[in-house]
Amino acid sequence: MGLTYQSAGRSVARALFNIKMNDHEPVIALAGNPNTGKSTVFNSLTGLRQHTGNWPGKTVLRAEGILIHKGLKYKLIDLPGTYSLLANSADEEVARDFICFGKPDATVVVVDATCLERNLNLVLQVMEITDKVIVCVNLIDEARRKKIEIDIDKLSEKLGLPVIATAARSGEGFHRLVDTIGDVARGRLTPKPKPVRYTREVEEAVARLEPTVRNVIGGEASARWVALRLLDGDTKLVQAMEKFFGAREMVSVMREVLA
Ligand SMILES: Nc1nc2c(ncn2[C@@H]2O[C@H](COP(=O)(O)OP(=O)(O)OP(=O)(O)O)[C@@H](O)[C@H]2O)c(=O)[nH]1
Ligand SMILES: [Mg+2]
Repeated sequence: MGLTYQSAGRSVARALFNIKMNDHEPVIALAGNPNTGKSTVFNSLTGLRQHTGNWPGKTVLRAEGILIHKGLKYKLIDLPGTYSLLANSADEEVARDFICFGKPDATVVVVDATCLERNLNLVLQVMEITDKVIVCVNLIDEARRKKIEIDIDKLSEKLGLPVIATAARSGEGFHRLVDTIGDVARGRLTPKPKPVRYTREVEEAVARLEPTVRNVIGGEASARWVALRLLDGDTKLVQAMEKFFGAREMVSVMREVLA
C-alpha cells in the first residue's frame, strides 16, 4: 500500500476509524463523563440523521450522525462516556484514540454543570491532546435549580476555550453551541487552551523529551502530551502510535525514557 498515516493525514485517519466521508464534511467528536447528557446533545443536533455501529475491532457502541447548520454539514461522533483518557478501559481507549488519532475538526466536551469540578478533569486532558476544544456546560437548568452559579466567561478565560451553557432537554444554548462548532471546525475561531503546568521536575523532563518526540511524530499529535504520557510509562499509547502512525521509533524513545 505504501501510504503512511503521516503522508495521507486526515483521510487515512478517518478510514482507520471507519468514517465514511461523503462531502468531506468536518468531523466533530462529542466527549464527556458518563451521564452528562452527551446523547441528548447528540440527538438534538442530529435528529434522525444518525446511525449506530461498533468501533472497529471493539464491542464499544458508536453513534454517528449529521448536523446541518447554515446549509453546511458536519459529521458528529458520540464518544463513549469516560472520566479520563488514560485508556484504562475499552471505552477510554476508544475516546482517547479518536481524539488523538482521528483528527476531529472540533471536540465538544459535555460537562455536568452540577458537578463541574470533577468534570473539568476530562476537559484538561482533552485540551492537552488538541487545541480545538469547545466546552458545553450542560444541565445548566439543574444547576440553576440547585442554586449553583457558574461564571461562564471566567471559565472560558481561565481555560482559554469557548464555553457554552446548555440545557439539552429544552435546547437552551444550542444556537450558540452550533455556531461555535461551525466557527471552530471551519477555522474561524481558534481556541487557545491554557496548558496545565506541572512541577518543575516534570516540566524539565518534558522539555528534554519533547524535541525527540516531535522528531518522531512530526505534527501528528501534541508532542507535549505524548511526552507527558511517556513519562507516565503509558505503554498503551506507544502501541496505539505504532498502530496509527506506524511510528516504530516510538518504542526506542520509550525505552530511553524508561531506562
Ligand atoms: N434537566 C436536564 N436533563 C438532561 C439534560 N441533558 C440530559 N438530560 C437528562 O440526563 C439523562 C442522561 O442523558 P444522556 O444524554 O443519556 O447522557 P449521556 O452522557 O449520553 O450518558 P452515557 O452515554 O450513559 O454516558 C437523561 O435522562 C436526559 O434526559 C439537561 O440539560 N437538563
Ligand atoms: Mg450516551
